[in-house]
Amino acid sequence: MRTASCTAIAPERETDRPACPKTNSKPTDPGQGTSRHPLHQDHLYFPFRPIDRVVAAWTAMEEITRENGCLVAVPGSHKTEEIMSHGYPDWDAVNAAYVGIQGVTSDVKYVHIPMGKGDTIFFHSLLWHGSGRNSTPRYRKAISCHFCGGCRFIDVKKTIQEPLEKEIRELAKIKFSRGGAKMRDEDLDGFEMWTIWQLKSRVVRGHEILPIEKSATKRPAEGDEKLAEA
Ligand SMILES: O=C(O)CCC(=O)C(=O)O
Ligand SMILES: [Fe+2]
Repeated sequence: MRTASCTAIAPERETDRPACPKTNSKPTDPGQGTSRHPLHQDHLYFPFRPIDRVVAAWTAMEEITRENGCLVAVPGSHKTEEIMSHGYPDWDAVNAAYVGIQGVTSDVKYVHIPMGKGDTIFFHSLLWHGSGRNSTPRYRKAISCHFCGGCRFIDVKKTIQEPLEKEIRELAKIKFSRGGAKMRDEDLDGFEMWTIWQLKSRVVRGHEILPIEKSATKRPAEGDEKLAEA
């Protein structure tokens, strides 16, 4: 895993919650192309709504060029206004949970985004973007943070995000299993995309409306206004 992640969410109007900043240190490529990040939409990973209240801030901590794997993006792609279906790319080697938009053809019109040290770009969480191979012998350093003003958590079950939640649970089972003590599904009760993000994000304005004690017993659903106001 190459990022230590953090995001902020605002679960109600007076609460603005940014995801904690994450360092996007892209390692040098071992030769299999695994330093590439397939075209994806960040919102696939986000169990909160509304989508159009979420913005990414991505800052280069050094000069970032095509050589060390700058960002690429498809201009205007966020206007599809929906989360696309994602899956693992058809590459020789992939990174766990680094999925890409399915059905993207090779003639997709993306642009490279070289950046100078300290440059920051802001982008919509539905924008199709990714990054290229780092063919230098050094890490490529950037930092990013997502911010959501006035969002609330949702349970992603029965949405296009459900397969990713399942994948994350499978990865957690492997990660947390110790020796002969294998984790079972029931050991992961309460380990859901929204509870993970509740822990990973911080309220920066307003107040917390879904305290952690509650999250273990109550699941929010889209349209669950009562919970959002609780
Ligand atoms: O760091 C990269 O190369 C890609 C990062 C990315 O997709 C993101 O921060 O949303
Ligand atoms: Fe991304």
